[in-house]
Amino acid sequence: MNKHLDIAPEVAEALAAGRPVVALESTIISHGMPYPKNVETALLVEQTIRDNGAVPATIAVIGGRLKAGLSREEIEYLGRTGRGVAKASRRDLPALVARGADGATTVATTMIIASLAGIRIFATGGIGGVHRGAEKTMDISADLEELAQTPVMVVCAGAKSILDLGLTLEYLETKGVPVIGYGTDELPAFYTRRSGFGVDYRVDSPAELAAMFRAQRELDYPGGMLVTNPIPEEYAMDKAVIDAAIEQALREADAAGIKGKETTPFLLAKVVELTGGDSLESNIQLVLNNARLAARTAAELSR
Ligand code: PSU
Ligand code: MN
Repeated sequence: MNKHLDIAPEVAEALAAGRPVVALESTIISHGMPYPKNVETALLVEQTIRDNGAVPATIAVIGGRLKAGLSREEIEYLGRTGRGVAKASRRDLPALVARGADGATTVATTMIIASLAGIRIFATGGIGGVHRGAEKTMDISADLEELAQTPVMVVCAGAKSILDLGLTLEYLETKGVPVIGYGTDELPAFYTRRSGFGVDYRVDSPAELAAMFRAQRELDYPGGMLVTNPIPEEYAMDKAVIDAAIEQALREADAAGIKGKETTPFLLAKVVELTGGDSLESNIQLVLNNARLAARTAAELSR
């Protein structure tokens, strides 16, 4: 085991016995949602994983230790501290470990730590991707490179159209990352079920997802797999409402000169602010939906 890694006892027991485990990220807690909804949601997501037959392992860096599985107190701390906790992507781990610091893990970093712990499936809301205007800014999330090199299945609700979804798919194709639609031929756009862009493969059951992931492992190449699971119809947002909010958030980010790692958290917070609580409720529901699918798929993988 990696000397910087701490696996919570319940998670370690489940892994040793070959029982299903699902990883969860912590940037969504500290940077993705406001307190106290973030903490309530994180705990509810863990409960949903349990209700569907798997053990949750929320991942973060605490005091320089890579944690797979957090206590209630640690989740409460990350949620209450919010943006005061460093957002930790791949490039940040060496500094946090060397300095004994705390970090909220993005999709990329959660994949790294999950993989070190031997966890194969990870559920979240949305992934980072190629930002609009990336042909000038080169702002492309490290999440995409991680999907290309770390063997974890990421279950998400697609990506928000704060990103350029077409370029994000092109990037994933170049990097050899399979993009699967769960019960759909179309890439979901987080708040809405459709984006107009096709996925590589449609899959209709957790067993079929597990079979594809197993085949990827047996082919012995390094990367992961992206499963995109559309938000349940009853929680989907009106496309015109969400598009208007995203356009305004992008204009405000541009006017304020927001760059680098601040871009995604800024845009996410703005969209929530502009749409009142509606987008937050949709966000919570789609994460729960992804947690259910990831837990059932983890159960299939453990068979
Ligand atoms: N997209 C969302 N919600 C999120 C994030 C992205 O809809 O919470 C977070 C995730 O942790 C993701 C990170 O890994 O933002 C990507 O940040 P960046 O674009 O700076 O790589
Ligand atoms: Mn970026």
